[in-house]
Amino acid sequence: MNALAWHKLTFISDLHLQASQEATFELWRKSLQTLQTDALFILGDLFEVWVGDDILDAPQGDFERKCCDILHQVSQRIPVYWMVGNRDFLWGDKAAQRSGMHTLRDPCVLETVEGRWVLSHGDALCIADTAYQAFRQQVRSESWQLEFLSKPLEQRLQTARDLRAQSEALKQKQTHWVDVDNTAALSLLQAHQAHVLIHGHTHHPAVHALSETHSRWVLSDWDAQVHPPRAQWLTWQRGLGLSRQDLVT
Ligand code: LP5
Ligand code: MN
Repeated sequence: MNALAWHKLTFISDLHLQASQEATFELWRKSLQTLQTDALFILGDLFEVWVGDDILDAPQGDFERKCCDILHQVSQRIPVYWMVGNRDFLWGDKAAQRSGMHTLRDPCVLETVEGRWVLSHGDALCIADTAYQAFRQQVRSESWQLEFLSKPLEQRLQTARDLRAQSEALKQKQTHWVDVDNTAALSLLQAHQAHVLIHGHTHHPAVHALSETHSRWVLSDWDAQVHPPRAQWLTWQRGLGLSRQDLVT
């Protein structure tokens, strides 16, 4: 992906948009309307869950339709690139078309005037979480997805709710959380002759030095319902480099 002509790039991830979290949705909607950038990159978990593109034709899909219409409007003004996360990996061509966003592979290389960068959601790099990696391998296979998507929508929504509850319960029980593996992150950068990794997923915004010349930038999640609200852009500007901007409600 070529970003050599651009002067300003904006990165976000982990908005976890859902109908029950109106404050986050509204903040996202309003900030997109006024966003000035050459390209917007959304690095996964834009939605809390995505159970299949057929939600867009279903009576239960008001919220998803609203989100896609907003994305479509923004895409008319700014190129929007996105990749799926561990919550919305069932996003398909139909939703892509309706939203106007360009879908990126994970990982994806971005050629900037400052060199090559790698963009990723980040979940695949949490390699010590072996239970999750096994689950991930299963649900990312085409055969599993075909079978799952053939189930009735209501059943898929229920499975997603069950898995969310299970995932939250597991996180409560854990005494430590599994971070992105720095060795794996460095290898990924080296394999792509890149020196900056930008990712989300962990909800622990920070910059980590992986070597003297390699670093990884972790995006923040968004939650406008907590105090102070969490909502942040990571911005790159030509000549100024990468910086974070907190949005206030
Ligand atoms: O998301 P988060 O931050 O809570 O935790 C993630 C990992 N969890 C997940 C699961 C999602 O939260 C819930 C699923 C989203 C719905 C997608 C659409 C519907 C598809 C349905 C798919 C069956 O990604 C969590 C990580 C954590 O990040 C930190 O990195 O630890 O991993 C887990 O909780 C997974 C468990 O460790 C393993 C679960 C095994 C469950 C096996 C059931 C197989 C069910 C098949 C159902 C038909
Ligand atoms: Mn995630």
